[in-house]
Amino acid sequence: MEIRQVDEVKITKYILKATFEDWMDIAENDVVIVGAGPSGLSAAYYLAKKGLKTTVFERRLSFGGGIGGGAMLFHKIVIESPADQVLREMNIRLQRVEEGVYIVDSSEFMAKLASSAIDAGAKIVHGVTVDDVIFRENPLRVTGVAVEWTATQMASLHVDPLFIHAKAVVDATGHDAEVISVAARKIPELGIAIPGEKSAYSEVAEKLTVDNTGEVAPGLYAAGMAVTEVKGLPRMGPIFGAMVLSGKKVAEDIASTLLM
Ligand code: 48F
Repeated sequence: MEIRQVDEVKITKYILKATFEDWMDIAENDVVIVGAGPSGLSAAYYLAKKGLKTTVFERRLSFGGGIGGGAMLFHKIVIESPADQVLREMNIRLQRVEEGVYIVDSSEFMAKLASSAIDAGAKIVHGVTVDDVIFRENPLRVTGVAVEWTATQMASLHVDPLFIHAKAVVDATGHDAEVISVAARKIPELGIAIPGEKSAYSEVAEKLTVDNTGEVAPGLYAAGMAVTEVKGLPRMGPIFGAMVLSGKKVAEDIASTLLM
């Protein structure tokens, strides 16, 4: 077998050129999603399918957020209808346990959510933490995010971030609602109050989370568990229907505004 020979400098130059071309491109977006968990990836899938330029920044070097840990590290999670339709669309296999309730393998769920979002046209960048937003006055609006390497943050280095523009920013960072929290603290004019998540009450939490998904301030949206934090709703544990439906709903809300 002939293996093509590539020298080290060429490897370096090919990587740098392609990376910088990408960063030049993703400096401006229709939508930036923060977090590649179930809600962020579902949102990315539906936004990209609608033709919106969508970039996901994920702090870690993996996909799926809380999916990977399953339930107390058991590798199965629960999905209920109508979220099963979303999973069927992505060819994720479901094991029916009762009418409208299914068990899903967490590794398959993570992998296919991510590949569906990428195949639909979303760009996902790993190892990048969003630590602030950009805003404008008159009219008051969130217009993008500040990004930093996760590794830089972990090393506690004093390094200024880069700024990325977006017509809409989605906080899909999970339980801490990190992006909305920083916006609430640093831009009080936005008038965001964060009551914090309540203890578990799964039966009502799923519907409440989806119903309350959407814009929390001009240009700034909440999806997934960030919604429970920002709206003071109960948590639900390892049942994930609301996460994908919340991602789908935030995509529909944003598309209805941006594609008017
Ligand atoms: O936590 P996560 O899975 O959020 P989600 O989409 O889903 C929640 C469920 O997994 C589970 C649950 C369901 O019942 O309770 O917890 O709401 O994914 C959030 C992702 O965001 C990344 C984090 O690493 C994770 O992959 N993340 C968090 N903060 C930042 C971030 C940040 N500031 N910048 C970039 N990525």
